[in-house]
Amino acid sequence: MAITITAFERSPDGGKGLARDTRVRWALEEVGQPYEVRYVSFKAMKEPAHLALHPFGQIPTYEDGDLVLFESGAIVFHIAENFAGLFSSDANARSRAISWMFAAVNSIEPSILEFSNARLFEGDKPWAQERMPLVVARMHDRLKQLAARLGQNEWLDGEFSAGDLMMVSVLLRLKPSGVINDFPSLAAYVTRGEERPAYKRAFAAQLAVNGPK
Ligand code: GTB
Repeated sequence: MAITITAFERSPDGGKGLARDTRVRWALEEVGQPYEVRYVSFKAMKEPAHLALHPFGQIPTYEDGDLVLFESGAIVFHIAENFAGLFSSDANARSRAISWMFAAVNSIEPSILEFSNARLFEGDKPWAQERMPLVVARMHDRLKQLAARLGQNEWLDGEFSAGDLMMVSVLLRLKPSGVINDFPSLAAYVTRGEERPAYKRAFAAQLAVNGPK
């Protein structure tokens, strides 16, 4: 049976590739594993059949035989563990890549999500203007630290790894607002990720479903 993932029936981003199925598609493309996609409506996500796969009623999920996974980071980790291409064969390098995967979802993504939510959903709140500088400052601090560590390197730790795949995926969320351009080295890092053939295939696959018809 083929690997099956779930994705939005139609992503609210209209094909920008920002929903989290894109990072899973990207990982599968990097390791050359074919996969199928089951498209799920917002309504179906909250129904028992999907909740049996994902306790929070979200996408993406990953099914392979008896195995069902949720959480994009865990799914990418599983793919990297089981198929060659995203983890080094050197044990220490692999562990460092895992650190970067956790850093992406645990140290970088939260401040970006907070910013996106403030920008897109909270602008009309009476406290929005007062809070925004705090939200931006928290995100900028983290991004500055990340840029300092990346320096002029191509990837975060030598060869491209699952750590870079997760980090670039998280940073892509900063493109629509233009914030990524405040950090030229991170913008260039994201572009390097987007230029990978595997990313291009993943992006095109989601665009075919979510883009303008
Ligand atoms: N921590 C989980 C993971 O990494 O897998 C988070 C999963 C998640 O947030 N899934 C979202 C979802 O299913 C889709 S990706 N939402 C529906 C719901 O909760 O009911 C988040 C997302 C959605 C839309 C855009 N966009 O349009 O730009 C970007 C990202």
